[in-house]
Amino acid sequence: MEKLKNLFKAKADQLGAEIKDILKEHGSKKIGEVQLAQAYQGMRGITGMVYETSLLDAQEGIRFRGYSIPELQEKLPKAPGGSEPLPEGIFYLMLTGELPTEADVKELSADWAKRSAMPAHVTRTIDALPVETHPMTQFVVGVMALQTDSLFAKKYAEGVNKKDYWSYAYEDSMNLIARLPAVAAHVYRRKYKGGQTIAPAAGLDWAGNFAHMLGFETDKFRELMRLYLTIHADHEGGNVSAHTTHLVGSALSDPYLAFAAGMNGLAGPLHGLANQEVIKWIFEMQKALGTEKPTSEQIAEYVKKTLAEGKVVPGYGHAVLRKTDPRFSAQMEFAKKHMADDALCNTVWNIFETVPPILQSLGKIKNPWPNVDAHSGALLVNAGMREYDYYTVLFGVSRALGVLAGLIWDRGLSFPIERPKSVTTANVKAWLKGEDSIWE
Ligand code: HAX
Repeated sequence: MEKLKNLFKAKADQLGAEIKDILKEHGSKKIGEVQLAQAYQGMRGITGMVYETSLLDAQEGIRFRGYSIPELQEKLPKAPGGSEPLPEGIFYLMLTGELPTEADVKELSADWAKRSAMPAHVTRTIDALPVETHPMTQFVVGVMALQTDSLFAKKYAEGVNKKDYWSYAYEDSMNLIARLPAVAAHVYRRKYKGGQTIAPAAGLDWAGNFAHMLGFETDKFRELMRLYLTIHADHEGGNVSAHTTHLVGSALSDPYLAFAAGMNGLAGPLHGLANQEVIKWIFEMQKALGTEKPTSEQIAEYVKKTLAEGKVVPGYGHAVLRKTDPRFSAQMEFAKKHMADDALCNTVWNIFETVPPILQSLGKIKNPWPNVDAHSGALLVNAGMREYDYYTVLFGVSRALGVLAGLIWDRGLSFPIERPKSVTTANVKAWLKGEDSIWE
């Protein structure tokens, strides 16, 4: 798809020239102050990187190139007869800053389909793992096995001009995105369906084909995948999976290596793995209470028990957001449209009513509201996928769209290797006594 590649290059050249001018005139301006607590507490609120594809506002939620999720649901092209946005569209938007036409999205679907054939050793590598291995580990091993095809690594070894890095990062990223559904579907079919894999179908969009290879043929599941893979795609640059991909890529590790690193971060329970933790927690609550439909009072008691045991309530809280995640709201809307009477979805909504005041009453939690992971599992269970330890792989397939678009931009703008400064507590103590000026 040369048109998209050329469009990206034109945009990157233009922005690159603008950044050069900005830095020439304003490069020494301060954009914030770092407090001691921020250095110790996860660098929260420190503006320390540039990431073009999306921006998170604490009150409003995520915007992709300026568009909110409801706006994207309205403006991005849909599959014939469908009403959810196609993930191809959000990738196009994140990469170029322009809304795609129906034809642009169709062309991108066809391009990814053309690039989607996997080398045979990829599935053999996954199959060498014990079948009970966590799906995220199998997925990352599959991504690492795909790395043998990296054009970026090959060209770097041949000694290519650094002005051309972006082009190989683009090709690798496009190939990787094209092949991820087959890798992910292989993991699913291997782990839960006795290894009976399903070949891709011609003519389907990226998400529709993924649903097909997973083994789900209903319109509901396909539409769910389109929404799911769109809304999980990006959440600005500082979250663990995006930041890790960016950081590792800054060493000129190729897109396969950088994305695999990001996925290892997504596999943490405070980040992407929270989606499996939510549904596991609800199933355990239902079992402990002996009912599929716990009352608000029962939920409140169970939440208090969870907190008393020193655990987090999964799906609630956020490092940046300070209100209900619009990705939660989009999923709730989908559930109200397609599965309004579903017992599990109703329990999720009951939890939504019950949990925030309890978390708020603790006084220490900065955001008591649900995040994206609080709802996704209930939708998947209703649509037929109950194997919740697989859910983070779905998140990973989607997140590829954002972090790889981000990585293409990193190379397009020739960002350097990332290397923030760290200090020791001994430095800090000496600095507080006025004996060390390391921070000044
Ligand atoms: N349940 C119980 N306690 C919680 C909590 C929750 N849902 N959310 C925050 N807290 C606690 C923190 O553990 C922390 O406790 P300590 O001071 O005792 O260490 C305190 O409240 C202050 O935390 P915070 O400043 O409000 O939140 P952080 O920025 O440190 O953490 C997290 C943000 C998302 C990691 C946190 O809210 C959490 O653990 N939530 C549950 C797990 C979850 O849903 N993760 C997914 C987040 C979205 C995402 O990345 N998806 O991929």
